[in-house]
Amino acid sequence: MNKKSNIVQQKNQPLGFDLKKIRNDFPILHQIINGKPLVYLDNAATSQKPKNVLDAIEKYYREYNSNIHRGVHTLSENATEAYELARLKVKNFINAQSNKEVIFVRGATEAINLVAQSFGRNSLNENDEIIITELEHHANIVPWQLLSEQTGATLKFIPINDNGELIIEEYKKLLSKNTKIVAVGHISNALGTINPIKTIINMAHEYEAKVLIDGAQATSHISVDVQKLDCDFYAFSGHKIFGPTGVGILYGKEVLLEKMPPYQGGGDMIKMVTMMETQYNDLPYKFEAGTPNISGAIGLGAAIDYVNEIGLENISQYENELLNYANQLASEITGLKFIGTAKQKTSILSFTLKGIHPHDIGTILNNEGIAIRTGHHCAMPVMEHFKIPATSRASFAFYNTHEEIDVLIKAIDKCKKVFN
Ligand code: 7TS
Repeated sequence: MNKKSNIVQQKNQPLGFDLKKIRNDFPILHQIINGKPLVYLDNAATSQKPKNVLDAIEKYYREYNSNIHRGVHTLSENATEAYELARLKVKNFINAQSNKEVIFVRGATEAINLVAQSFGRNSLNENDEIIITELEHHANIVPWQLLSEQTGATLKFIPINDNGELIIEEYKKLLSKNTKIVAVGHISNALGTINPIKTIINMAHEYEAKVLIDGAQATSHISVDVQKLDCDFYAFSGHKIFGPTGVGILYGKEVLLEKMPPYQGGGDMIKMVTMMETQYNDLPYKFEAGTPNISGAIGLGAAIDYVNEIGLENISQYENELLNYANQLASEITGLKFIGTAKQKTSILSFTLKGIHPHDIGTILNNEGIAIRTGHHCAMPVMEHFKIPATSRASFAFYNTHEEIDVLIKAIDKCKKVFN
C-alpha cells in the first residue's frame, strides 16, 4: 500500500466518539477569522472550553455567587458544596488517595513555585542537589533556579538527544544521595515528547529524592494515576484541560503536605489567629489562603466531567492518529524540518521551514484562519539544544479534524510559495 492510500485509510477510521457533536460543544470553534473558518491549533498554549464549562461558570455567577467556607447562608453553602465537589472530581480524575492531597492553585506555575518555596526552601541546603531537565518549560526551571539561589543547593539537568528524548543514562549519573528533588515535565510543550516518568520516579526514589511532575501538557491527552506513578507532587493547569484560566492543581502526598509550612498567609488557611501567633488550618486549606478562584474550580470540575465522558483512551487514540496524519503530510514538504522526533510523542508538530522565520509562518497561517504558536514556547533551553531561535508549533486537541490538518499543510506550502 502506498503512502497516500495509507493516509486515506487513517482518515476514515471509526472514532470512539462523535466528532461532529463534540465540535458543536465548542462555540468558539465556529467562526470566521480573516475570511476563513478558524482552525485552532494552539491547544498547547491554551485549550478551548465546551458549553458545559461555560454553563457551569455562568450558573455559579447567576445563581449562587457567594464566598465559600464561611457563610451559613444558602448561597454560601451551595458555593462551598460545588467547590468541594470539584475537588472530589479532581481527586478521582488523578486517583489521589484523599481530597486533602488536592490543592487548588492558580495554575501549574503556582503549583511548582509552591513546592519550591514551601517544600524546597525549608528542607534544602548547600550540600543538596535538584535535578531538572533540558526539556522543561520555564515554569519548571526558574522556580528551581530561585530555590538554588536561596538555599545554595546545586541545580543539575538531564540532557536530551537530538530526537528530543531525555538521556536516562545521564540521569543515572546525576543521581546521588545529595539529590533531594527531581522535577520533570510529563510531556514537553515544545516538542510533544512523553517522558518515561515512571522510570524517572523509581530511580529518584532509590535515593529518597522527592519527585515533582509538571503535568501541564499531559492531563488533556493521557490518563494520570498519581498513586500508580508514585510521584510526590503533580502540577497542572485548568485552562489546558478545557477548563478556565486562573485555576490549577497541586497534588501532593499527604505525608509531605502535612509537614510543609504554608506558602501564603491569609484568610481560610487558619484555625486561630492571635496578635502573636497563628494555628494553621488542616489540609488542603492550609495551602489555600484567601478567597480562591471559586468559579474556576467549578469550571475545572465541569471540564473533567467532559473529558471523562469522551474518555482519555479515546482521546489518546484519536490524537495519535491525527499526529501521524500530520507527520506523514508534513514529511512530504521539502525544507520542512521536524523539531522533536521522540518515539513516545503526542499532539505536537513543531517544525522549521528552510529560509522562513517562524513568525512569518505564523502570520501567513493567521491570514488563512489558522492559529498556531511560533517562538521559543517558553522552553529556551530546548531551542538552544537544536541551535534555533524558534519553531512553528501546531498542537492538537480531540476536536481537531483531518480536514483542518489538510488546511494547515496547504498553508505551509503557501508560505514556501510566498517566500520563494
Ligand atoms: N509547564 C508546561 C509543560 C507548560 O507547557 C506550561 C505552559 C506551563 C508549565 C505553565 O502553565 P501555566 O498554566 O501555569 O502558565 N505552556 C504554554 C505553552 O506551551 N504555550 O503557552 C503556554
